[in-house]
Amino acid sequence: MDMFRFLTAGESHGKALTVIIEGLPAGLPLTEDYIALDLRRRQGGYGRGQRQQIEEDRAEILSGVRHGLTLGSPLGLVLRNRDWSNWQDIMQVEPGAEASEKLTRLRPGHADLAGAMKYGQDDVRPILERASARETAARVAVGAVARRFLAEFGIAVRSHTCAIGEVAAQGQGEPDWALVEQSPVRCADRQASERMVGAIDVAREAGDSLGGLFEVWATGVPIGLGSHVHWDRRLDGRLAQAVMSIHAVKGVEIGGGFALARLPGSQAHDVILPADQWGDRPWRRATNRAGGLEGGMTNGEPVIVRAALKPISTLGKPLPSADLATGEAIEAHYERSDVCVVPAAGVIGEAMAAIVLAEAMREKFGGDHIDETKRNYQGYLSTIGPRGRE
Ligand code: EPS
Repeated sequence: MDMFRFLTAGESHGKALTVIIEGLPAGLPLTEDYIALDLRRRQGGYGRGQRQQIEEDRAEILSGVRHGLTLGSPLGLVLRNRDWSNWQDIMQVEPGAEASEKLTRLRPGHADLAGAMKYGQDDVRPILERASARETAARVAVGAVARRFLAEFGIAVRSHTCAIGEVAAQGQGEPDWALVEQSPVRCADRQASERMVGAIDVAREAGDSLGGLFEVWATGVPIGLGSHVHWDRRLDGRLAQAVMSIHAVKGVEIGGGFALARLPGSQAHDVILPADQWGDRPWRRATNRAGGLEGGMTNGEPVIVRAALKPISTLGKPLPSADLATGEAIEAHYERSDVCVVPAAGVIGEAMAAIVLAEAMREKFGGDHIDETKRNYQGYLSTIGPRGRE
C-alpha cells in the first residue's frame, strides 16, 4: 500500500475543493498559513484571467492536525470556491434546476468532446467542471504539505519559467530564486521577463493564448530514492507521470532531456568526482545532465524536471468547431479565461514533484512519528560513504 497518498474532489464552480491526504507521520509542524503561501503563488503570474480576482484560495484544515502538529491520521482540507455564489443554479446539487441552458459548443484542445462521449453527456458542463485546472489548487495544497515534510530533511522544491511562447530566458544552471519570485512571470532573466509580459499582452489583444516551458528543481535530495528494480518504482517515470498529469502539459524532460539524444555518450553523462572534491556531500558529480536521476533513482544531485505547456485551449477568439447536439459548424465556447498559465503551472509542477519526492521519502524511511523518520534518515546517511576495501 502507498504510504503517502491523496484524493481530491471538487468542480471548478462547485462549492469547494476537498482533499484527503494519508501517510504523513505524526509530529510534523503544519499550519493553514503555511499552505496558503503556495496557494497564493499559484494564483499569481501575469496572464491570468478574471477568475483569480474572485478567488482567494485558502485551505482550511479540518482534521489530522492538533496544536500545529500532524497526528498521523488522515488530513482533511477544504478550499471553498468564492465564485460558487455566482453559479448556485448552474451547479445546484439538488434536482430542480435542470432547465439551465446546455453547453454544446465544443472547444478544440479541451476535454469537452472525449468527455461527453465517454460519460454519455449531451452537455459539456459536467465534463469541463472537473477537467478544469481549478483542481490544481487542491494539488498545490497537497504539495505544500509534502513540501513541509521534505523541509524537515533539507529538501527544497522550486520552479522557474524558462519560456513563454517564442521568448526564452537566457542563462544556464540554477537560477536566482529571489529574482524568480519577484518576476511577474516567474523568470529570473529580467529582460526576458519583460518580453514575456509583452508577448502575453499581444496574445490577449489578439484573443489568443500562449504556452511555454517551466523547470522544477529539487535540491537536498538524498541519493537512493526510487528504485531500479521495477518499472513502476523508477522515480524518473513517476515524476514524469506526475508532471505530465498537469493540465496542458504536453512534454516532460529530465535533466538534459531531448538534447541528450544529439550528444555522444562521452558528453552526455556526469563524471563521478573523487572524494577530495566532494565538499559537504559524498559522490558529487562534475555536471548534472542526468537531472539527478540514474537507473530510476536519485543520485544526490538536484532533481531537474522540465515541462512544455501547450497554449490553453479556451480562446478569446474561438476556433472553428462543431456543435455537440447537431454536429453543425459553430465557433467554440468562450466566457472568460486565462491567456497564459505557465507561471502558475511552475508552482503546480513544484507541488507534483514534492508529492512524488515525499512518497519516495516515506517509502525509504518510513516512521510513524517524524522523529522516527529522521532517525531512519540519519542512519541511512551514515552508510552512504565509500564502502572501504575490506
Ligand atoms: C479553467 C478556466 C478558468 C480558469 C480556471 C481553469 O476558469 P473560469 O471558467 O471559472 O474562468 O480560471 O482556473 C482556475 C479557476 C484556477 O483556480 O486556476 C479551465 O478551463 O481549465
